[in-house]
Amino acid sequence: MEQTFVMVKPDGVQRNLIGEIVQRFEKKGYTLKGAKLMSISRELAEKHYGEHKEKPFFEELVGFITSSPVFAMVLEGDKVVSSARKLMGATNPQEAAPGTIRGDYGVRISMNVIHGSDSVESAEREIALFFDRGELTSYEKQVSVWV
Ligand code: 3AN
Repeated sequence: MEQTFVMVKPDGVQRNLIGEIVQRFEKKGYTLKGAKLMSISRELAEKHYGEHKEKPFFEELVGFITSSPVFAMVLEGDKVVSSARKLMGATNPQEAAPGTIRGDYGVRISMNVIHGSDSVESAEREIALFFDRGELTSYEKQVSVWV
């Protein structure tokens, strides 16, 4: 079963959107395997956003993600990586469709409420960066037939 890494960014946490966002993934049918409210160190932020190191917005990105706590999650389900990205909507909230998380709550591209892994490989890397094995649960939902 596929897993993905999803994180409510500092703007989402500060705007009290954690519950709303977790609920969207739960209602869709995905299984929450691990979750925590945490502060991100500069070192972790630079590793997480390593692929953007040369981008002009890198400092802004790292500065923002380390500015205040985030809510990190591991979700599991069939094709959850691409499906979670669809629920999140386009990177730029101004282009994200209404009904998506960024379309409904995001205002600016640099503060776009939520992060989600963009591939199965990224998901594995990001889950390992943010969670120790012992922090992830292993259980089966009785209704797993739905996802
Ligand atoms: P996504 O998060 O949708 O995978 P990426 O990987 O292209 O998008 O970008 C990572 C993060 O960098 C985005 N979530 C967004 O917050 C930020 N970002 C992307 N493009 C810009 C930009 N032009 N200006 C400021 N921040 C940006």
